[in-house]
Amino acid sequence: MENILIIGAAGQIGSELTLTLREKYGKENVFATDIKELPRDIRESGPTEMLDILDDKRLIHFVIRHKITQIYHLAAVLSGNAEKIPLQAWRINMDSLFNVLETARLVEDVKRVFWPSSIAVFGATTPKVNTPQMTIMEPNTVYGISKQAGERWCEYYFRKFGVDVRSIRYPGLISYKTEAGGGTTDYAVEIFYEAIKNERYECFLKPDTRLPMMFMPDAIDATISLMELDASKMSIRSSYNVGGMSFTPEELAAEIKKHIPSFEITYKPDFRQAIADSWPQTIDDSVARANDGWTHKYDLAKMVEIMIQEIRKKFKKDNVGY
Ligand code: NAD
Ligand code: AKB
Repeated sequence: MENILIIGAAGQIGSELTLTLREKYGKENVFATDIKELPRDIRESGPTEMLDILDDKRLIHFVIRHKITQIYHLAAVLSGNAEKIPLQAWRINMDSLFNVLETARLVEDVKRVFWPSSIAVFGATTPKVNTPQMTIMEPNTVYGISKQAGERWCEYYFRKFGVDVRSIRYPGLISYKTEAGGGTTDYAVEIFYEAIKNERYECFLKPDTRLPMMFMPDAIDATISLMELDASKMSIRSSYNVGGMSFTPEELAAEIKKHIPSFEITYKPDFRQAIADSWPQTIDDSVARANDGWTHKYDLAKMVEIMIQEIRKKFKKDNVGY
């Protein structure tokens, strides 16, 4: 039997991953924690607790008390927000990872850890098209540096102490349940809310900024497939490249226009443009695909159709008539 701890369960990924894991492993066995209030469906469907991941003593007590066997560590400061509070972001991203890795090293019950990396590990000197699993990595954002250092530490804890920590370099994730948490790819979520509410959106990236993206169901599927993989099949102990689709704001807007013909997009690039310019445009994820047979299911057209449909439903439920 697995007892699973999710740290950062109120966030964009956690708020969906928690529900999928509860369906799979049983509602009572998946503990959702965060420092902010958890969404109602998570509070009502299983155990929840306020837990600050920077409190290492509380973390270890929690893990021992609940006989935790798997930890999903999702708390972080994302790329855009991290540039505003560089040292604080570095401390949060790194100290939280050390607290989890140390807990997994010290508590025998903990068998597996998931910690997400990002396409932010790559930098301006990385080949941008079909970015390989192993290549030049010179990130120049606080977030990217913390993710690259995190990857090195994950691999170190595996080789030195046998901590079975697994990781994916997520591209920008698109979802309708919870708003995105302060990253550079957030435009690809915000755009839907503005398109449906106001039929216009001012984008903080230039029209031709191509970035790798993925629809949340594919990300959750990739994550759980990786966590269920037999340890002997793991060929990468830093973090796996995974990709789904890749598009520019202009291409996304054109696809939205097929559903909302009056939609207009304008562009006002801000500091996040430089971050986006340093990231890959497309990702070579052949290593991950060969490893566990995982494959993505959603392309741009399908993702846009579902996003519009689901956000409209959400507005209707909240009695906001768009
Ligand atoms: P998010 O910002 O939406 O959620 C993070 C959650 O962590 C928030 O609910 C926040 O309250 C919580 N948190 C922050 N500090 C905490 C603390 N001290 N203790 C406990 N919880 C705390 O982020 P997300 O988009 O869900 O991302 C989750 C992970 O995936 C992060 O590591 C992020 O870097 C990574 N990632 C996300 C994306 C994406 O597009 N969403 C892409 C690549 C990588
Ligand atoms: C961000 O934009 O910071 C995240 C990421 C790609 O890591 N969405």
